[in-house]
Amino acid sequence: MSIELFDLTGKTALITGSSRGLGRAFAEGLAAAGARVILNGVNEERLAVAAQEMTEAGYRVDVAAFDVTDDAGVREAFEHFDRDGVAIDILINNAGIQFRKAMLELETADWQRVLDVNLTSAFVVGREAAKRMVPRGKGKIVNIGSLTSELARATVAPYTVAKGGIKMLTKAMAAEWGQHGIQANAIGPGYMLTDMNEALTSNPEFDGWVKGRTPAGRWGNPEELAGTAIYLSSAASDYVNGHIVYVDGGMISVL
Ligand code: GCO
Repeated sequence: MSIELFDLTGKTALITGSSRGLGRAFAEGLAAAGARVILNGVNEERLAVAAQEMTEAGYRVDVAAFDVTDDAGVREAFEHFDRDGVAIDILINNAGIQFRKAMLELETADWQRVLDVNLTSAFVVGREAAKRMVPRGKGKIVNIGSLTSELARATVAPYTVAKGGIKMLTKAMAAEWGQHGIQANAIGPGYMLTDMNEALTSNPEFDGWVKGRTPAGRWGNPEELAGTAIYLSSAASDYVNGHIVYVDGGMISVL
């Protein structure tokens, strides 16, 4: 009985920001667990390449190119799903950008852009997905937080604030949508080997700090997030709501 709890066969998952990085890793993980995945991004060429690669790997993949910060575009995308009879069972709110600059030099527009992509988009896409999940009496929403959902690091204030907001938005979703059979949880990745972190992994001082500060003594690989994503997207977590699960090699648990 236990392994079936994690089976996503027959489920459709939309993963925002999934042509590369953590989003691609989430898509591969859910597809490997049996889900049909819909990749999202704004770069149609990059989406097509990712979809082709995953299709060649034997996965069921579609693409939906829309800007998660464009409220009208998100609504149109879901109306398109409706017309095509596509029911989104699982939403992974992964889209996010990083912008590293001290607050004293930070422009308001840069602050706002990070919050729009990393936080508001999770509300907008989550709202449109939940509107369709509520009548079905079930749904899974997995928001992607960060270690910065709990702890601040200098020069990444807007990212930190957005990811802190992701933690509390997840709880707000649980508060309002739990009664409708929807489970909303979050994943807090640690320092992962991604393009977004290339400036950090290539910095010997920062690289050494991560390895010394993390009990596992290393950076994480995006594939190491798949198990938690499958768990929070599957029947195995039907009585789990409003939580953030840190996949960080132990970093957030130690001084
Ligand atoms: C940074 C990094 C972090 C990590 C991750 C940690 O500049 O500190 O980009 O934000 O990406 O979010 O959990």
